[in-house]
Amino acid sequence: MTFASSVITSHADRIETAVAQRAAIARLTIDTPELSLDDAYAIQAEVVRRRVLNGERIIGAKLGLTARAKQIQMGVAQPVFGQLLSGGVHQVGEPVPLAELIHPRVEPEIVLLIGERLTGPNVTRDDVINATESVMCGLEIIDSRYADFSFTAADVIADNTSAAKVVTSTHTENANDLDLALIGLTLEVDGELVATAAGAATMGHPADAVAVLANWLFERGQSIDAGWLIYSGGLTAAVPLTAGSTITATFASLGSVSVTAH
Ligand code: OOG
Ligand code: MG
Repeated sequence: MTFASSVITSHADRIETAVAQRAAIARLTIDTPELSLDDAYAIQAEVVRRRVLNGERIIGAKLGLTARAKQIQMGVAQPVFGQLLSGGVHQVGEPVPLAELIHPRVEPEIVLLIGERLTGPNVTRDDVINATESVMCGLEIIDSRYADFSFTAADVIADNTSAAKVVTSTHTENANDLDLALIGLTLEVDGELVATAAGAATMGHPADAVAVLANWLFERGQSIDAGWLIYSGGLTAAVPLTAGSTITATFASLGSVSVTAH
């Protein structure tokens, strides 16, 4: 059973207000414990629909909570997906204004630029590789709209999976030239190593994660469109983004990407 549309609307209102006021709210499942994952995706769709009405464009999609390190950090073992919006694109080298965010964190991801539409069902790793125009490295800046960055799977889905900003490297590689599962990476904060991982951390292979996404979208009557940027899932636990510090992820073959904040 799905919720009445008035409940979807009022929950979307709460999330919209938290974003606009840069103020954390109580997670939705505190007063609506029965919120299902389908209800949560309906709230997410409403939040995204409003942003598109306000002039933003959907530029891609993201997987979340796919890596064990992320699942352990957040206490949620349910992979999820969200939408990337044009307002969240952040240029490499520009400091992130912390005043625009609540309590941002940063996580390294392998990013695929999709060149040909991917429609389920039964999308495979090879389909994803063949449809991929280029591969890059990126940092996702997540910013849960919930107090203490604490949520259930339904809460985080409704909150468009904490999506805030993305910083994508300008260096591109061809997906056919790389084994994406074996791309190693380091994550440093102010030059100090804080985590290491490999592409396989997201569902065994970043292209498998994107295939799962395409098949989930198909079940909802959607597809991955040509030109979409896909953030294939954070590969390490996320680290807080604080004023004055520099977070750098360095990937084998893909180069590095950094972010600072003020
Ligand atoms: C949810 C979003 C997780 C990822 O890549 O795992 C995510 C969160 O941790 O706030 O984007
Ligand atoms: Mg992420």
